[in-house]
Amino acid sequence: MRIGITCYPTYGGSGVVATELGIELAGLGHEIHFISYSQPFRLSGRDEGIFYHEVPVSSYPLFEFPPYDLALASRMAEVAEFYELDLLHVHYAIPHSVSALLARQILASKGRRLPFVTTLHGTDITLVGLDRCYLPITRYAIQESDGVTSISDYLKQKTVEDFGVTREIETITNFVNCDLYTPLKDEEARAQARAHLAAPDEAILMHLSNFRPVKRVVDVVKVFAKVASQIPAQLVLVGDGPDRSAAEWLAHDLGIHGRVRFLGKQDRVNELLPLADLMLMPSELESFGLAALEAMACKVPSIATRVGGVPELIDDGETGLLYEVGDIDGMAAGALTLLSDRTRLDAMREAGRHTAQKRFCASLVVPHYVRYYEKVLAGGN
Ligand code: GMT
Repeated sequence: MRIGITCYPTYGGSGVVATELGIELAGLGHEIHFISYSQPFRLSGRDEGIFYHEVPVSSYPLFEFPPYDLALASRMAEVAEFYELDLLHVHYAIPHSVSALLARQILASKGRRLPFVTTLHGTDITLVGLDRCYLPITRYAIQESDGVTSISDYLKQKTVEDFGVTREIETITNFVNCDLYTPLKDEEARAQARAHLAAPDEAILMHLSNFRPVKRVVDVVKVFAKVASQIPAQLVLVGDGPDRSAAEWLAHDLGIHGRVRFLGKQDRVNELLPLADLMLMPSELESFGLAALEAMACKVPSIATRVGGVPELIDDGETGLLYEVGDIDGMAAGALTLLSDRTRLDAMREAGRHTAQKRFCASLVVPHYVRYYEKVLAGGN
């Protein structure tokens, strides 16, 4: 198949999923065309079977807000025509599904069919999409998509309840490349790599996100402060975003900044995750929690919140520990319990890897997308 993929190309879970999906599909022999305003950050630019088409957005003094969604629709239609795409797959409904709808109409006016699949990721439904300025058009574009997938049952349910969407939605969960996201087998190599982040007797707690308010990065620091008051430990934060500075200030105010490292945006998180003992994900809401899955695949259990689709991923007590949002004491106590009980921690590490392999490996989930495309192309949706 020739598939056009549109996503937010910068750091963020939906862009990561879209890019990893494109890479996996290209690996299966499909021809993938990314259409976006910049090259998705996990692409090297030289990936076999993958092409990138930039969307130029020209400015004009009259435009206070340059219309990216229109430029995107034009580019989608051009790329679909020139490269004879079979379908478009857009990630994050706003505005990508609306642009795809327009591109489909442009192609239809030329007698060509261009179906599109919309994948719902999270705040496109739970936050931004519910904003009255976007709700009618988002609902319309979802309803009119040729196929709609959701990354968790929770998000599917929310879309039906909050948007009144009546069309069928298929849950296709997020996935991880279990060969790339894997524990470091060589203990010596792991110890050497950990030495860059912590002393040998220190536990490493990690956080990975885009530091938006929904991630509650300040809670990460608060939980860590409690843990670090009891045992030797380092906190490693990967990513960047609006709440980074608040977290940095808090680490200073609590006098723990010497034990907190902000690494900023990192491309190869698969090399960092296996170095951690625990992942902290105290989010206000997660429709899935991709960071926790990537950690699980590397045998790193998460201390997380019982929100959204997280319980579909983490089995509380088995592959991680779940708490109410803002339960700093609970999360810190949970982390300390695991870090002081090696047998339990090891059992959880093994169970997490097992779950990632049995349910969320790219080799299992990506064929589900392929079958779904085939169904859409056959007009069966
Ligand atoms: O909805 C968002 O916040 C955007 C999106 C992103 O680009 O970071 O995150 C969502 O999609 C991820 C990938 O499918 C999920 O793992 C995240 O749980 C989800 N975020 C939220 O629901 C807050």
